[in-house]
Amino acid sequence: MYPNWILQRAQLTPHRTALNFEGQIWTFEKLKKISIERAEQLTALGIKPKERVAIMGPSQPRLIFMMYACMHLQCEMVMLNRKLSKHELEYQIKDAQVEKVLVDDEDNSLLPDHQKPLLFSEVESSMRKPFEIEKEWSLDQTISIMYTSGTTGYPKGVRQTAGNHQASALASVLNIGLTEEDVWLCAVPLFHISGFSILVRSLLYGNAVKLYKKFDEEGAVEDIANGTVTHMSAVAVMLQRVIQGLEERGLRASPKFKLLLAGGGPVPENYIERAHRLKLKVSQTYGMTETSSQTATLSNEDALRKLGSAGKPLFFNQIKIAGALSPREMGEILIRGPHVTPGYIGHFSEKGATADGWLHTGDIGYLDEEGYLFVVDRRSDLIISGGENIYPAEIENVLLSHEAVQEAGVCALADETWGQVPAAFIVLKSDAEESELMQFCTERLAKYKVPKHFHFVPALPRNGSDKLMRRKLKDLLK
Ligand code: S0N
Ligand code: AMP
Ligand code: MG
Ligand code: MG
Ligand code: MG
Repeated sequence: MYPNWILQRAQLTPHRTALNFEGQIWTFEKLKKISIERAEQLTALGIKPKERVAIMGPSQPRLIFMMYACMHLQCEMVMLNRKLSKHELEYQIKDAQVEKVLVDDEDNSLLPDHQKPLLFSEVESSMRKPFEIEKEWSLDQTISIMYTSGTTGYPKGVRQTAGNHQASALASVLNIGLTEEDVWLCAVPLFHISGFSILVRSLLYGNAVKLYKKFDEEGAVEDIANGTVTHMSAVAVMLQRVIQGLEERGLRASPKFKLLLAGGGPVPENYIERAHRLKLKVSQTYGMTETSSQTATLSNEDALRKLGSAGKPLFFNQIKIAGALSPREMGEILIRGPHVTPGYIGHFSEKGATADGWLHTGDIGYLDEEGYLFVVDRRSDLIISGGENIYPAEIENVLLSHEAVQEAGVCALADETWGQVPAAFIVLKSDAEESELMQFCTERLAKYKVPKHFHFVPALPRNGSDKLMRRKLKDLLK
């Protein structure tokens, strides 16, 4: 058993800044008080300890208060991605069998129409009922659940336990280090582990978080140039905008700025080189939902010497390449460590994450002679657009449900802005316009999943056993 992170942090450094949002400051003591009040209000509204709830809202303090309230109750929080369509949210809410959906009033209209959620404003204005605060947490208690797309097109809810988060935050700080002045800029979504892990680190380390409701490149550029923040997590497209912003304004990163953690997908090597010219320290990292964020991270001093590498495994973690007998042999990346999820919930709950004690990531890579990881290829056909994952099957399933579609295949096309975007190849059985299919997808899928290109073709590439060969789809464009 470990002490409740929120209580212990407030006890250790009550007066330190925990959160900065639009110029307003909250100390750890204040966060504790407000989150306990919210937990009492949730209790008055019928939420019981250890129940499973879903949470959705934009990144702002009231979302953090609600999350911390749930943590006091040790409720399992299903973090809903607010970019998803109503259909997709419906699936996750059902699959997770949550007792309640807690939603920021601002996002209520994004939920499936029949949902009867608890609005944040209802909680905030509710009377309070005392409850037994969970003063000690067990390491195997699930804190958060995040859905990640599965190869079949059905998303899987990944359990992230207190032990997973704790191990991840510890491993990170053993690599990156810590001082009292550290301020982590958070402009990645809190519903992704890229964002939520910043909150966990803040509670464990006692450092401040500067939170943005939306990623705002000008704000980030100023923070980095002025040294008002010391750390930032970003996906490649955000890094690109920060670099461009610094370049255009003739600015350099402040010497106080220590590290931009770049992950969620491959980071083009030329971004790292440009960043170095701007004195912007960047470390590429390899992490995923199933590992509660980073597994390997490249130290900044190696950034150019090991250009393109995602670094070495962090302390406590191990990486091995399936079947590889010597360095540079490529194979599936396998991960072991205390940060690896115990498994999934809902439809996939029977399927543990690890069959043989190792997490089979589906990603392909190799380790060089010095043990540095290079990620070469993505898990089966996974498309990553601006740090958001898309499995072709999700889109194909939707397209196939359209009456005019005979066959559908989806693959990634390289894109200047987003890294990759999905493109659809379609065999029609009756007439349909591109605009109609696009509209059909828009109603059923998050916007970033709607194919940017539709190609009508006479047949799709298939192998001898009739299996769609997605990697050959691109050849149809030649
Ligand atoms: C890049 C972001 C910020 C772009 O969003 P932006 O600019 O705010 O867009 P909007 O104004 O909302 O919309 C404008 C138009 O752009 C479309 N759009 C938005 N996002 C995308 C997208 N990703 N792909 C394609 N199109 C997109 C909108 O639909 C809109 O279109 P129109 O104009 O037609 O209406 C935003 O996408 C973002 O926040 N991305 C990051 C998401 C993220 O954090 N992913 C990481 C997930 N993975 C993990 O968490 C594991 C790895 C990890 O933990 C990690 C990752 C990074 C760094 C550190 C770590 C770590 O290990 O700690
Ligand atoms: P998620 O489902 O959002 O947790 O996505 C994790 C996936 O992003 C990994 O399985 C990889 O496919 C990909 N990814 C993360 N970091 C990197 C990286 N540094 N290089 C290449 N791919 C990455
Ligand atoms: Mg939508
Ligand atoms: Mg994902
Ligand atoms: Mg924008």
